Amino acid sequence: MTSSARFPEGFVWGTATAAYQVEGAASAGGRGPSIWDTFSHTPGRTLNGDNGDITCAHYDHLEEDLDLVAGLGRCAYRFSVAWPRVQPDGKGPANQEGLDFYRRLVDGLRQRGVLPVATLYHWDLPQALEDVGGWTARDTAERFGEYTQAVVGALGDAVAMWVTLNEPWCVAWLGYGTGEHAPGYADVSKGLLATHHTLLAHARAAEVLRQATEAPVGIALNIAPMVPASDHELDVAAAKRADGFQNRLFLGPLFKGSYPQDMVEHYARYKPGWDAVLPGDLDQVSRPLDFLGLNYYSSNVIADTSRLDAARKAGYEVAPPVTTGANGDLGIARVGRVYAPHTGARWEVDPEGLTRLLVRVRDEYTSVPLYITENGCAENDYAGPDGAVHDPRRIWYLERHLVAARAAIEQGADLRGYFVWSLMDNFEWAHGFSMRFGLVYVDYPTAKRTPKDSYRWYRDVIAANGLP
Ligand code: IFM
Repeated sequence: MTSSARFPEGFVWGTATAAYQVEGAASAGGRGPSIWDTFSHTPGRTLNGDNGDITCAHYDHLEEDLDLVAGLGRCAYRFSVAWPRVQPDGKGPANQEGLDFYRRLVDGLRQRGVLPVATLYHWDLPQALEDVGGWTARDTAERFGEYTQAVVGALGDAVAMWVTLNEPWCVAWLGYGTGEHAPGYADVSKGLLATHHTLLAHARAAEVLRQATEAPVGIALNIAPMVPASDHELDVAAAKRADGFQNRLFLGPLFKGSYPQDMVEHYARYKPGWDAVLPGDLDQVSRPLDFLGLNYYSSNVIADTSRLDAARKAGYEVAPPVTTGANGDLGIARVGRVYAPHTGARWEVDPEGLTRLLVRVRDEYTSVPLYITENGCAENDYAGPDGAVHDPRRIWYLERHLVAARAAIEQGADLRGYFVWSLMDNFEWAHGFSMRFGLVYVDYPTAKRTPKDSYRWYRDVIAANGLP
């Protein structure tokens, strides 16, 4: 490795998890039901009917898991707080038992010399709020502000960085626009409302945090490069729509104080829709942030749905197009570059996409410090006869993305940190337990944790402040 794989002094190295994906203990400690409890217990919604009732049993293995985090060295740990543990009904007085769990978590991290990075919302909306409209209701943003108050009141002295929401695009569009995630609607109008209300919730939370703590406040977006499948004008236009839909729809309001004009026009026919945007809202949404978190896994190759035969002939892997919900409305299809490297879960590997993404965000949107708040891959890991888990493909994936991240720094991106998704294998939403992203292997029936080869590799990366 060359010296260019070393990172700047003070670079933050971390791992990440999310409450519903790892905690289990779904009805312990006064926790109320979330939309993911309802969704995953609805037949047909998740692979094999898998759910987060138990998952990694992190709630009951807290000390062991904190030791695993600390075993990586001087690092940060990004966890999420479950709103339904803190407010079982999504409003009203905080549930002390819920707050106590997270207090033990942040204290345990601090005692071990690990920086706690808290995400306030990683998709587990209290079901009681969904029952009155969920993210399609403006009031949910107000409730989120109150919830934030309770969390920062309990943890504010210990948390080093705050992420308001994780991937609001997934919340709004997978949850309400395509139906792949909880609560499971495939309704464009609902997706639009949820887009605006998640951004408003971010603004409310940021305001509350600013008054209560000096710790940096940001948001984590899943921005992905959209590459046209050909230079045909229809594919180029489709990639632009995909970029508007997943990227600019969130970057625009956050950093320019406006929704992108092409998306404003595209969605104008949906009611209710943009009328949810009230005077003054975007001024609040675009208040300066201290950092931007980017979750990067892959880039997307996009074709216009009228050109799928051409894409097939050009050698792309083409799945039947989705004609319903938000994807159908946009007339876009994601096609696969057959000969590109893929992860075990068939996600295309495109590290250079990460370099382009970081540079683009810096050039077009913001000069605030950037963090890669998630990056990782799902592989078909298993424990061998000796009990060890060898995952060379993950090491290869992570190494290539670190080289790409370093290249972005050389091109002027102010990248300050990198978090591997994930500390341990966990519940991968609609894919259930079929995808293993962890540096630590989890045997779900016994909850036994086994650090994979990549765990030791990452420990060495952290010690060397770059590729060893
Ligand atoms: O597991 C998810 C995480 O919850 C959000 N970002 C993407 C990860 C992998 O799909």
